Amino acid sequence: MSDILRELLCVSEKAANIARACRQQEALFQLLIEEKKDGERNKKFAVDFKTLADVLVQEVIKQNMENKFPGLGKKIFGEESNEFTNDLGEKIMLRLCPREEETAELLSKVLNGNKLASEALAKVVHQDVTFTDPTLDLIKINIPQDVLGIWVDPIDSTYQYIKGSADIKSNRGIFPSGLQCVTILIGVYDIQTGVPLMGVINQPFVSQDLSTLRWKGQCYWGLSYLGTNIHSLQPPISKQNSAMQSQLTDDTSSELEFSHLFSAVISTSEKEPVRAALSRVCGRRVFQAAGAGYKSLCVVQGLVDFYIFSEDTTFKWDSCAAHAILRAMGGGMIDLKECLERNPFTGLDLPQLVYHVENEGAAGVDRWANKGGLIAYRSRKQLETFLSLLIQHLAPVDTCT
Ligand code: 2IP
Ligand code: CA
Repeated sequence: MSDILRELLCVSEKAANIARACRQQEALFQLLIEEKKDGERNKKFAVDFKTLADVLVQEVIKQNMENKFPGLGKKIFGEESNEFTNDLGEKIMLRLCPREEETAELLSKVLNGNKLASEALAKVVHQDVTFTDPTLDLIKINIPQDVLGIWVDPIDSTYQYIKGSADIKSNRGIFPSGLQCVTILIGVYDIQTGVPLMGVINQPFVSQDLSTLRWKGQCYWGLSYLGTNIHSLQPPISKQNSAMQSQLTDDTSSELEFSHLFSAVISTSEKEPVRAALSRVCGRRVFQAAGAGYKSLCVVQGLVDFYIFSEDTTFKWDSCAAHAILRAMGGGMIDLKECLERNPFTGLDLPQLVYHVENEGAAGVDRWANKGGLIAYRSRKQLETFLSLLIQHLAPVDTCT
């Protein structure tokens, strides 16, 4: 197995430990709680703690990878910058130091002298982690490091991370909100072609032990490189969905008959015309959930067939990890707008999202937006039927304004 993937899994686990520590350790949790006060910025500390947690996770991923694979650190991209200015006007570059005490010292400058919090954070940052998965050892593959770029989303669904309800009930396994919607996303792509090659989705909060209140997480990965496709969910998906799949291949006589077998997850901010079309295609099997990473994970897990989003507010770091895993499963992630504009049945290749080029004429984070929206899917056959139904039901509206 790719040594890089193995290391990414380890650092994602360390990142998940940091995310859990910030929720579970009193000294740190208090800082997150401060964020809840509406309309009032946290004046006590130089940075909002949410940003610090985000940046810290990103730096841990970057520096751990750089230590193991020199040169790779500078090819890891994300939304956050690691430069802070504290209340004294000092500019501080947040980085991991060789020793725990040094990291604590640096963190305490950003946290305006909060020793307890700085020490707690430094401790978890310097803790060793291991990650094992027998499937990882099945294949030996070496991907040359110089063709790789990496997108990182240190904490996706930050709003849920802070608001963080622990007791949200799932609907058919899908959490509409809550800590389960938080994910750490690491996607590796080919810098020449933009194709996603390896992906890691770490879900730090999956289940909570009610006596210790400790959370357990789960990690998903996939690799798709030169004809090798391997992922952590083998053998795939739920029985329910394989049953649906076989109906799909056996009976093509009446599309509408089985169309309600399709299911989709959407954003709470999805537009009405898309919602209306989807409810015609999927009936009541349209679910809302927070977090772009979490919604893609629902497709990976087989909880739904599609994640569909018509707006331009997801970014390369939101989609790359899941896209790589879905590719390893035989699926993908495509540009919704392009799909609707060009009929998918003309034999053209599907407009897969790519990760190496900026959007022309865009500025700031929008350079890396998935500007035509997206559809994430596991099966191309299902996708084609779904799209033809969706197009029939979508009134001729511009879905992406
Ligand atoms: C967000 C987060 C949001 C998502 C948005 C992402 O990332 O995943 O939940 O919106 O697209 O950019 P929605 O939940 O409506 O899909 P972050 O939390 O990292 O800003
Ligand atoms: Ca995100």
